[in-house]
Amino acid sequence: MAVRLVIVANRVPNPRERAATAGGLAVALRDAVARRDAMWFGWSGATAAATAAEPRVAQHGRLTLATLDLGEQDYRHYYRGFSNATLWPTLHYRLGLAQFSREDYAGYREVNRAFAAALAPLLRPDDLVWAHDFHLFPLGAELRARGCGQRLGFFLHVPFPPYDLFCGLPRAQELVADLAAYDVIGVQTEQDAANLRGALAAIGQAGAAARVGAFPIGIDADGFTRLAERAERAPETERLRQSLIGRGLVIGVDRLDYTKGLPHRFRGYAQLLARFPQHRGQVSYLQVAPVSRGDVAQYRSLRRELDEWVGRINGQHAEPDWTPLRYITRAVSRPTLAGFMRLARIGLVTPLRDGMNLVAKEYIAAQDPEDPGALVLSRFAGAAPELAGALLVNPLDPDEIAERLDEGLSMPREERAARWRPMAEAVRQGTAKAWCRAFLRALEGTASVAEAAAA
Ligand code: ADQ
Repeated sequence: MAVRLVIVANRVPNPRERAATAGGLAVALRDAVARRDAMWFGWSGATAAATAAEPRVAQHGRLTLATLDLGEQDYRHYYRGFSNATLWPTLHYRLGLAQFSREDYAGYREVNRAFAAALAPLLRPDDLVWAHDFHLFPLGAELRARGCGQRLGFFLHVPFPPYDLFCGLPRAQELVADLAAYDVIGVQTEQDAANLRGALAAIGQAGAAARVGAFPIGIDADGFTRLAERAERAPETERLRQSLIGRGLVIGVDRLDYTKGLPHRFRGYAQLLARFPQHRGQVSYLQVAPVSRGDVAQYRSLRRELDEWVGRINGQHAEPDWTPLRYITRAVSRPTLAGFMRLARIGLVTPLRDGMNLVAKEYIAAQDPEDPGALVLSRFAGAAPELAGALLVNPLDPDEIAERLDEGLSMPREERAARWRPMAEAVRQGTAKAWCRAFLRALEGTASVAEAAAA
């Protein structure tokens, strides 16, 4: 029988969430968790006066959920502070946006200590432990300090920048050194892997550098295709189709985050309307961007900036019977999004930096093979090396966005299909399941990190 898998992540999924509507990590790890005994450990999502010393444990079939409430102070320093306002911008190459405070950093280390202290007694000797993302750089080292000898893996979902840039962050070396406690250190792309190896080598951890591998994450491609096919005739999709009265649809789907390049994207669309008048009145751009991290100042100012852009673009270009830019900041269900993506002639995905970007892969999976749309994609998304048929852009250049949009909107069906087919194949091959299995082969030690990553 397979040994137990212990997943540690900032958030633990809600077991009541239906498979068809769940997103993110829960979907990516579904296969790994379904095939063996597993435990998922992390923050409950609730806050209390102080961080709990002991987790709440609940059993759901073969899956154990162990969750901790975070103290108010810890939530502020660890989550809102160091994770979201310091590490997030730094890892996305935006050092200028990073706010550093020693209190936040201490809170971050404290919560990693508290996680390790609560988790260590629950571990069995042969468990495989897999920690996820930038919230948990020090977790492995904290577990080792408590005598845990289990195989420990870490996967970073976001980019890792060149060491010189990362070093702009106070205490950067300590954070890199923490990673050396893990047996397998996974990142999304070869570029991230090269950057992280450089960082580890620079602090004298050449051994750990050899345990870094690129494991590009994927989606449940067939599942998403089925969702999109079913949604094609759903009332929501039908209403959107009718409202377009034959106009081409451009779709963007992102969390409202400054890494996603939304202001530049809006400028790019404005440039399309200004420079390519043949598309005026012929195209509608729908941007779905639910508010996230609304308690961090930069996210509030981004929201105001986008509100202004929407007003400016529609004010300048709209006709009584045509709204060029439709903008929704509420969450939209996955089935509905899948139907919208299938309807769209262009998927517009222009993050300034992104670990992978699953929306780009979902857009490809959602297309009708007989009449697929075109993908306009940032060259700085981790998905770009895998999606060679996309129209690549530098997301900082609104003119280039406009030019690629024009190209996509004018592209004949045969060329769209020829570009789409190899991308669909790549998305079907590189699924979430394949990603999980590759990482676990390395974590189990049945393959070296280099062999498992290359497979
Ligand atoms: P995210 O930054 O959240 O993830 P992304 O990979 O694009 O970015 O999206 C995650 C999921 O959220 C997708 O399945 C998407 O459909 C869904 N989603 C996005 N906007 C939505 C909306 N408006 N309504 C409903 N659902 C929406 C982080 C990293 C990425 C990395 C992933 C996985 O930042 O680079 O690809 O983890 O490793």
